[in-house]
Amino acid sequence: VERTLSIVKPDAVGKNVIGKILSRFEDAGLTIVAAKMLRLSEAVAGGFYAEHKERPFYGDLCSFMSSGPVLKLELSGDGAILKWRALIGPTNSEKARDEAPDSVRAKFGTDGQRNAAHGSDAVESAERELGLMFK
Ligand code: 3AN
Repeated sequence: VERTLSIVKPDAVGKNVIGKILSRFEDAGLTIVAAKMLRLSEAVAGGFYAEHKERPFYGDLCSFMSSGPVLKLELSGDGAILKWRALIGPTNSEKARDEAPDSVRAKFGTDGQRNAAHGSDAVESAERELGLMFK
């Protein structure tokens, strides 16, 4: 059984679609084993996205992620990491609407940054991110 981190991002919390997103993992057979709603500080958001430090969108990304409350969740289940990645869809919500119209980002995201949900992309990143978010 695998575990992964999911974050319902500030844009999706603001659109009042937390429940719709949570039902996606329940329908996929993933179990919520931990959950917390809070506003991330810009410093925590910056550490979380440290791999993108040199990217031009890093500053905006950290401001966005700390702009309002998020819901962070630990999910568990068979193949939880890839299952959740497939459900959220491509990073850019506009591209998601073309390529995966049923995905969470297609339905609830806005653009390349405000894309409704996070999902860890590999076992190592899941462990690192769960450690940061649920220590
Ligand atoms: P993913 O979240 O799909 O793994 P990453 O790790 O490449 O994508 O990017 C992390 C976050 O950075 C994305 N979820 C998105 O909010 C933001 N982001 C990625 N690429 C861009 C971009 N070109 N412009 C603005 N924000 C971006």
